[in-house]
Amino acid sequence: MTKRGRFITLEGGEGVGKSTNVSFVAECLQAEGLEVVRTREPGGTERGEAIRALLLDPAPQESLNVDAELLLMFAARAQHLAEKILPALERGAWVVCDRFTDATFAYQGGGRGIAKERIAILENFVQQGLSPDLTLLLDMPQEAAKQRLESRLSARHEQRDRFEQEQADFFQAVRDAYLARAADAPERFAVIDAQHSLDNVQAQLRQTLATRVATWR
Ligand code: Z5A
Repeated sequence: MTKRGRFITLEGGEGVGKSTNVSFVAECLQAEGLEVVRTREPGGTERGEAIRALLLDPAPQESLNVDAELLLMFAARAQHLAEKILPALERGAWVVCDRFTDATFAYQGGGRGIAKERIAILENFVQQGLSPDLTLLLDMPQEAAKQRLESRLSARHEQRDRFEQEQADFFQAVRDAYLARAADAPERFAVIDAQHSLDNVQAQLRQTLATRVATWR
């Protein structure tokens, strides 16, 4: 029987370096001879990416209801699990995902103020017990992360998405919610100090992977 693969997520506020390091983590695992599926949320499937576009679009003048936002996150996740994540884990591949349900607790919970008990109902309904084996939380002060993001937006002439238009207190609440979740589940989370150079951050990631992966094989 094929051994189930492992599910690794990268989390953190805007601009902390998730997209940059998702590839790095995938490459570290591939170098160990593992089959790796790299993906992201919201998105990861054709329908999920369509829901992502709806969620991030800054253009509509009408505000998106917070419960509708929450349900769209889980609708995209249900599709992602069924179409991509679960089949990959079942055939023994490892999945590296840029954001997952901890982001919902941080953004819709911490940021928007939805009670975590309500989010947990959807988590149980959609995930039926599945949770990441390891969550790499890239953490740094919100102001410094914002500066990184500003540099990237201006270098690439990108527009701010709907979340990136939020104010500092929103992102502070997101960071606090992430850190609270990490404190509640230290066996699943590794908190990476993301304010250092890319070399330093990747050395921390490599060390964390070496320690955790060794215990699983
Ligand atoms: N969201 C939600 O509300 N609920 C949910 O359940 C889920 C998501 C799943 C889209 O996600 C939005 O969806 C997100 C939360 C919400 N909104 N926000 N904010 P996303 O992952 O696409 O959005 P993001 O956080 O805005 O991603 P990002 O802008 O791509 O940031 P990042 O991936 O963390 O950072 P990066 O692009 O890798 O790095 C930013 C810049 O810094 C870039 O120029 C890098 O080259 C540079 N960088 C990276 N690391 C370093 C170091 N160590 N030193 C110096 N410079 C660095």
